[in-house]
Amino acid sequence: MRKLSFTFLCGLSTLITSCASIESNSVSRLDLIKQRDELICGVSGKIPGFSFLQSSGKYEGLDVDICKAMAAAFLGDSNKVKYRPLTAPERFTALKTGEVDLISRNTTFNLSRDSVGGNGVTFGPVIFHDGQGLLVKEESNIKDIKDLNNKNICVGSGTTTEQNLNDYFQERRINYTPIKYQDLNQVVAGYLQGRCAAMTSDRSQLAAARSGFTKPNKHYILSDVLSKEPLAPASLGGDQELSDAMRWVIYALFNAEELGINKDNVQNKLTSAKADVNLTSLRRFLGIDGGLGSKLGLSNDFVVKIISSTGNYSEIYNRHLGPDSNVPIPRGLNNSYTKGGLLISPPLK
Ligand SMILES: N[C@@H](CCC(=O)N[C@@H](CS)C(=O)NCC(=O)O)C(=O)O
Repeated sequence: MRKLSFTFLCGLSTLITSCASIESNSVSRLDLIKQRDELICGVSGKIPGFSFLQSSGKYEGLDVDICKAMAAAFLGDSNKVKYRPLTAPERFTALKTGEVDLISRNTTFNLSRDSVGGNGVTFGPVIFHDGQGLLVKEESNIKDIKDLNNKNICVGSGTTTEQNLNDYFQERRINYTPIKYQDLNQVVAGYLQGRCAAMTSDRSQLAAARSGFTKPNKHYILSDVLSKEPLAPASLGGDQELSDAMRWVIYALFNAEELGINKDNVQNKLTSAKADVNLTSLRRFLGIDGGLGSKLGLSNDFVVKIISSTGNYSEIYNRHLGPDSNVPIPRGLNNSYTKGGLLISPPLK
């Protein structure tokens, strides 16, 4: 554990009464996670494909695998995770009170959240580029956003969804009444019971929710995309050690995909890299040379631990959102930059 130290910023005129204290070198939550030997990860738990509590009692999904990758890197074991289901309004408070170490919960990265004057959290890299959409019933004959004039729209409270809905409709001078709920299940129930002409959320959540309907084909997502919703994991602001580690775990998942290193071949790659000193960048990435892990407070072979347990980003994506999954979503923007998508890792050097 490192010592706490504080820097005081004091204006001359306010010397005694209002010194702003900035914690410059606090104990990292990463140390606490290691001492506890368990990562407490805040998830939704209600979104198939992202984080969903199965009847087996296990959580599954892309967001869940991000928690697993963190546990593999931080603790050497992807099973050492306690999942804490959180509603949208609860999530930032849970980080602030220390109830969870991280949130990996379909959370949009934006300025108000990622700033000291806002929610005071620090986001990791975007793990799913999403956008807000509207789901309507086929029988409603609603084809266009203008058909929603003077209608009720079901929306989750404490979300970016609520604000975007207001911005988008107000800018287009379309009237609507928001019917607000605490979580996705309630939004879905309101919509299916006919309280609203449409439900709105991230398009991934709409697809996930629709996959659980009795007749999914009787509902469709309008073509309008109301916003950018870059979804990313987050930790409490001001803890650089934890946020660095979180960031580079995600980049390792992207980078492994870029290099074609996956769960099946990572051990062979490691064997070849150990045997050949000329494979310099591979040796660095897999932790043989360069000491990259120790710069993050992790073991130098943290990448091998991650990829051996969760696989690379594309393996995670395909498991939960690929064409053979229950919630197939084309990769689109969520492809690696090597395939025309937006996912790119800075160099692990
Ligand atoms: N990405 C948006 C919306 C995410 C969100 O949490 N949406 C609501 C749905 S309306 C929700 O709670 N979904 C999952 C759940 O119910 O657990 C944000 O970060 O605010």
